[in-house]
Amino acid sequence: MDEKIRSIIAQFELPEGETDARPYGNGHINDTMCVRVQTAQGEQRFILQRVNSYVFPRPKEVIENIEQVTAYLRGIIERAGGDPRRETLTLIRTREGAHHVIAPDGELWRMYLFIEGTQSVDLPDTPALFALCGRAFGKFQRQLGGFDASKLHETIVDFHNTPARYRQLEDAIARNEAGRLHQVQEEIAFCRRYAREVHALLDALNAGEIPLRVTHNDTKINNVLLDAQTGEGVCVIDLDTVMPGLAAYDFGDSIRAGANTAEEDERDLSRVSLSLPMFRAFAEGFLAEAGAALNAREKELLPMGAKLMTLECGMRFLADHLNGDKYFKVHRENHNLDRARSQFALVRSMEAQWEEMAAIIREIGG
Ligand code: ADP
Ligand code: GN1
Ligand code: MG
Repeated sequence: MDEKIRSIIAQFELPEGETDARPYGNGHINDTMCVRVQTAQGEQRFILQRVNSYVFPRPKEVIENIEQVTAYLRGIIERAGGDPRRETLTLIRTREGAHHVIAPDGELWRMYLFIEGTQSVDLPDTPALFALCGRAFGKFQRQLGGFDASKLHETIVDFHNTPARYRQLEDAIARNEAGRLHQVQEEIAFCRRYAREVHALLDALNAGEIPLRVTHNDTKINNVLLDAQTGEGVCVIDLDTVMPGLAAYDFGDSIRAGANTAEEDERDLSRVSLSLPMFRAFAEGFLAEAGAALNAREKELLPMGAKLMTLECGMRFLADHLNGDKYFKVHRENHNLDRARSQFALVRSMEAQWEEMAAIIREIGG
């Protein structure tokens, strides 16, 4: 283990014992490590993360949000007779009583209890498993229904403001920082067809048709830990972007990530499509938990959430490709371009099945 990591770990209040740390997980943003401590009672594991300071320019605000949200959830879970150390994230304190360490290079690190006996999947393999993901994210939204949103920092400004994301793409095109513009003319033309539609959700908010809620905003499927035996949702993780948002954001981002018949970075676009059985399964799970709180217009806009979250994510990947891959971790050449193309293929597939998506929501939502 390198000296820098060792000295960061030493600042957290961990049990005594031989300790090692290895890279862990498939997140696109933070550097995640699994820390193992051999104690007299056996092995204990922890998650150590460097919060990405390019993505989160005020990382202390991220920690403050997580302290507040997890404290609130702990109360809800305890009152329901659950186990808060398993059902929400638990930040580990440093020897000085803080919930983070600032390394000599200025980077912020935090540590969580490792939630054992769980798995996270990048693509659920059955509708039944995806329905359990829907329940988990729907429950998360319901649990935070009484949380005062004004207490939260906006950790990434305009995170799901799709018109703002569209403008950021136009900026990236104008700057052409990485000199890749010539590669992506078709993709740009595709995005520009949506110059008006990107406003659909915010127009409904501004018209007072749908409310602002406290939402997770990053409901990718690997951000819920599922029970390794039963597949039931145990804990929603990756709380860095919990902020005021729309129900359609959380619903839509999960559909984007989990109802795709291919991986997020699939190069063979003929394999990319929206699976209606998966869409239905997630909607059933999500609405069973969160549906009672949603108004009719919010439900009606869920398919639009799926489409705009997919388009938006594609625009973000495309902008990052043009900017020179500064935001999302990349593992191969043109990785962000591949991701953008597959997101746009998914948007097309949703449009081809638009009536069916709407009918499913009407059927489930009543
Ligand atoms: P990123 O923002 O980079 O996606 P995450 O917080 O989602 O980072 O963590 C990356 C991965 O690490 C998750 O997908 C999950 O597999 C694993 N992970 C994170 N926190 C925990 C935890 N407390 N217990 C077990 N696994 C975890
Ligand atoms: C990032 O952090 P992770 O890997 O769960 C990103 C999401 C994107 C997703 C695309 C803070 O999620 O917004 O939808 O990648 N998170 C942030 O895979 O930007
Ligand atoms: Mg994650």
